[in-house]
Amino acid sequence: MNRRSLGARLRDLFGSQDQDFYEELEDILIEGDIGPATAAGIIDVARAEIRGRSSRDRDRFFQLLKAQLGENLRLEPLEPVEGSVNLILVLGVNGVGKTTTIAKLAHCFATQRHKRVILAAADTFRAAAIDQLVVWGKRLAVPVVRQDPGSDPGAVVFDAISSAVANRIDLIIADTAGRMHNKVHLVRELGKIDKIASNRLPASAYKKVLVIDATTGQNALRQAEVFHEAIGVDSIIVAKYDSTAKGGIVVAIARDLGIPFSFIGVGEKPGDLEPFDRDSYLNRLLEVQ
Ligand SMILES: Nc1nc2c(ncn2[C@@H]2O[C@H](COP(=O)(O)OP(=O)(O)O)[C@@H](O)[C@H]2O)c(=O)[nH]1
Ligand SMILES: [Mg+2]
Repeated sequence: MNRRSLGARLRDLFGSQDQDFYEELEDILIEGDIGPATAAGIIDVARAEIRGRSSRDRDRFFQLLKAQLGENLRLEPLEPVEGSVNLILVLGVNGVGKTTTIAKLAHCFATQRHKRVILAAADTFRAAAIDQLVVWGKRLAVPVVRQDPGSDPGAVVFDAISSAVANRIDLIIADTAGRMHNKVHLVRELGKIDKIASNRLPASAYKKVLVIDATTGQNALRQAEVFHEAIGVDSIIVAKYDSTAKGGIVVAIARDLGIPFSFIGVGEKPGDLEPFDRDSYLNRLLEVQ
């Protein structure tokens, strides 16, 4: 496994007089996790561009590369609608950064944007998950709706919505268990929450948001496929983009699933969340690291 960044490897390739330029290019792109279709498209563009030129124009190639990589990338902010309780249901497998991302979202909407926010501890499977959310709630001065470990996650979300309606809350951010490994489990576990939320909230005020870990490459694409098929994902947040030279998987997910991206996590602190910006994402993906 080559741990150097996509950008660094591509720059080296341009600096060399490699006879196997296109094979090398293909390897680098595939190992960059951007997906075979996008890689093939880039190679076609590179061939057309480079043919007939006496020297390879690296800057021009990087411009074309950026355009190709960003072609299918849809960006959509997570914007709570006015005049309704909103729910962001946060999905994702264990360890991707879900709970930290919830803290970041709470900081963004409650602290920075002065919305009335509560958290819902609907990962009831692990007592530690509830405790972790309660700690964040205290730190951020955001109330947490919780029940005992092992209780029904649907009931936690039901309670949170009732409490939000009664207290004129703008936004509920709900944690969910990340232990499901296949679609049957996902539908069973999340289907009930989904039904409760859909019944009680207008579609525009209810978003299912998947957190993926930028460091995991192809696994993130598989997770997105499974969650999307199971309950439909409205938006993706990429966590841990600070700690990886990878992140090309975003391009593959955008192309294969067409799900929009909303935020990008760049650290462990509540302030380390940025709106997903096409240029800064692509520049970071292609920069030398
Ligand atoms: N560097 C970095 N670490 C992160 C980021 N988001 C989460 N983490 C870390 O990843 C680990 C797992 O996070 P957690 O939120 O508990 O994941 P969960 O199991 O999905 O709820 C923790 O050590 C977090 O501090 C991020 O954007 N950057
Ligand atoms: Mg968690």
